[in-house]
Parts: sequence; structure tokens; C-alpha cells
Amino acid sequence: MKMKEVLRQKIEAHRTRTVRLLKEYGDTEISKVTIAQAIGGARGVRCLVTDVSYLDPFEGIRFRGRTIPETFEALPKVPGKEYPYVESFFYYMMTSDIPTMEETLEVVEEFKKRRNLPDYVKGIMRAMPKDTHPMTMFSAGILAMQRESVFVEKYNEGMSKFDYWEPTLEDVLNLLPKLPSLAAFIYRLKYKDDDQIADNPELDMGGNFAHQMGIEAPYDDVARMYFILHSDHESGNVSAHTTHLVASALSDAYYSLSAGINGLAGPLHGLANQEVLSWTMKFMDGLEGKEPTEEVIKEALWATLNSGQVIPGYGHAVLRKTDPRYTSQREFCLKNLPDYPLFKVISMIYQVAPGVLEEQGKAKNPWPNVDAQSGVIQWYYGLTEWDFYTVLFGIGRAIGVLTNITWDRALGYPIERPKSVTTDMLEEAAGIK
Ligand code: AMX
Repeated sequence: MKMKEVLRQKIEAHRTRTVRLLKEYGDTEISKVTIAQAIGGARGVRCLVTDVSYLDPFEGIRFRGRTIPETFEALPKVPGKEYPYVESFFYYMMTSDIPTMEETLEVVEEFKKRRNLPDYVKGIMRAMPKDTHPMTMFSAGILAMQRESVFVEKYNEGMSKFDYWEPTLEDVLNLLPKLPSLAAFIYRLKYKDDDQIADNPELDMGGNFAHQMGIEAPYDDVARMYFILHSDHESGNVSAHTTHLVASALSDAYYSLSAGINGLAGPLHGLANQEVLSWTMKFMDGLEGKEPTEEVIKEALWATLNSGQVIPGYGHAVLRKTDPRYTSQREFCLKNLPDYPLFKVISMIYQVAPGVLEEQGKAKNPWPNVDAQSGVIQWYYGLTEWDFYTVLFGIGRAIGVLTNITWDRALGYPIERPKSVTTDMLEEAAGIK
């Protein structure tokens, strides 16, 4: 596979940089840690390394150095479609090279060969209680496939540290293509009476996902856009960090991703997209058919804040402006569903919420994040079961975090083990003890 050979060269070239930094400049300081950071979730502490993406607080995410519009522009598109192959994006994230159409199609074919969901996973999904959250099912499905790990097999046979990345990549290539199949299976099982739709071997990852969900075009392009946008947000966010942390113990890709998905399932992280839709729907129900006004939205936002809850879809631990992932999806809506009532409400919230959060004066970032805009698109195309939305996020996020753990293995990153201190020690450091 061309991608693997390119990756091998990139890894070899990169290793010398990492080794040099470690050996010659290991003592160079890049961050300090304050008491507020130790108590406050390590916010802003620079202690993780990734080259897959970088998040600037004001500019937003860059994937391998490219902004979102630049990434969409550069990658090969599915013929007749507006968005690139997800497979080409995966190639790009792994290697930092933009693949040709030929290189892309090689990954597309590889993914097709590997995307069939094993029967035992279907059995496990069917055995789970009907009210199980789709994120629990998604995580359990991934974990159930751990028995297939090539990394574990090779590790048990005995393998050099320098080769770890190869069976890790093999696990990633086996696992990633199965995620849309698993997600669509869960969706049809849970919401469509287990009326499953067979794989269409003609279709790419995004196309086959839309097909297996049972949703017409342009939902295939929505899926491509969505998976790419949600793929990576550097390494400190909960899903990326968890995946990296678990993998650092040499747990394989299945264990690691399943753990990361569990983190994504939290309402302060990926589940916020579900929360945005439920908040907005409750708000619209409360209108009882009346036209929403900015005044009424403002009142509803204040009611949420005054009851001690957060405004879902707003704020961010790193970003300090409107999330470009929000903007990208907003542009999609302006083009494809400009007059849709739900989109109009979401847009009105965008006009009002930052001012409300600023007035309250707590949130460091009053601007919307990715989750404030994603649900409306899903709803418009008929995916109204909002507790499924975070699973979509999970498929996308897997691209980034699985790329990262492959590189973790390639660069020999060790087991992660930060140091904790006691409250006594903090008081001592503060000079109050
Ligand atoms: N609504 C109300 N209050 C908010 C808020 C919001 N959207 N965002 C931040 N705040 C509050 C915090 O709860 C905190 O309150 P406290 O002092 O009483 O504890 C205070 O403002 C300071 O928080 P912060 O430094 O601005 O944010 P953070 O880095 O601690 O947390 C985040 C970031 C995303 C968890 C937070 O902004 C939030 O809860 N947002 C709503 C949930 C959401 O949209 N999550 C999705 C984020 C993107 C993603 O991961 N998918």
C-alpha cells in the first residue's frame, strides 16, 4: 500500500527530530504550571506533542498545517460531489501529503475490504437493552472487536519497539472502516426496527454510510464533511487525550479508541451536539407556534444560566472566537437550507448568546463551538434521533485519534504518567502553610 510506504519514510525522517530534541534539548522549558492549572484541569499546560493538527485560540484548527477551507480545497473529491473522500483525508492526516486520486482510491479499496461488521458484534448490539445510549453501544462494539487486534498478536510473539507502529496501523486500518458500518447498524437497530441495509461495494466511506443509514444524497456529502470536520482538535481534548493516554500503556487501538469514545460521550464534550438540539427543540416547543424573537431567546438563555446550567454549544477551553468548524457548517446551511426554521433559530441564538454570556461574565469564550451548528443539518436531512449525534462525532474523531496513536507508536512516546501533588503541598507552595 502506497500510504504505508510514504508513512514509513515520514516516520524514519521524523524519528531523528524527536531523538535530537530529547537528547540535546530535553531540559528546555516550554511551559510552567500554576496552582490554578493544577486544580483547573491542566488548562493551557503545554505537555503533549502532536503534528497531526494544531489549534490556535483565534484562528481555530489546522489539519497538518491547513485550515478547514484549504483542506477541503486540496483533497481529491468524489466525482460529482462537493466534498472530498474521507479516505483521502485519512491519507493526508497520516502522512501530511495530499494524495493523488490513484493513491486515494487505493485507500478506498482497502477500506471496502475491511469494513464488514463481524456477526458477533451484531449479536452483542442486539443483546443490549433497547434503552442503551447509542454511544454506549458504539463504545462496546469497538471494545468487543479488541480480540482481533494484530498489535496484541505481534506483541505476544515478541517484537521490536521500532516496529510497534506497523501492527498499530494494521489495527487502525481494520477498525476505522468498520466504524460507519457499526454506527449505521446501531442506528437501524435502535430506530428502524433492525431493518438493516446491506453494504454497497460501489461506494466510498461517506457514500456507503449514507446508504446504510438509509438517507438520500446529499447526505453522503454531509457525512464526508461531518467526519472530516470532527476528526481532530489537537491532543488535549478529552477524547484525543484519553485515546492517547490509554494507548500509552501499549493498550491496542480498540481499547484506546473505546476509552476515547467514552470521554466524547460527556455533555461538556461531544454530547453537547445532542444537548444543543434538545435545548433548541424544547425552546421551540415552548413558543407554541409563535415566531421566535431575539428577546424571547435571550430570556430562555438567561433561564438556562440562572438554573445553573451551561448554554450547550457555546464556550471552549482553548478557542477564543467562533469555531471555524461552526462557520464551515453554517456556510453549508446558508447554501443548502437558508430558510429552514430550525436553522433560523440557531442563527438567532448565534446573534444573542455571545452577548448573554459576556454579560454574565463567566465564560472565557462566549462564541459558538462545533456543536452549536451540527445538529440542525442532521435534523434537516431526517436524522432526528439526536441521541445518535455524538456517534457521528465519534466516527470523525476516530480519524484523528487513531492517526495520533499510530504516530505515538512510531515515535516511541512512553507511558504517560504526570505527577500529582497534595493540597498541603499547594498551600506550602503558596506560602500559606
Ligand atoms: N454556558 C454557561 N457557562 C459557561 C459556558 C457556557 N456555554 N462556558 C463556560 N461557562 C462557565 C464555566 O462553567 C465556568 O463556570 P464556573 O466558574 O462556575 O465553573 C466558567 O464559565 C469558566 O469556564 P471557561 O474557562 O470559559 O470554560 P472551560 O474551559 O472550563 O470549559 C467548556 C469549556 C466547553 C466545557 C465550557 O465552555 C462549556 O461547558 N460549554 C458548554 C458545553 C459545550 O458546548 N461543550 C462542547 C465543547 C466542544 C466539544 O468538546 N465538543
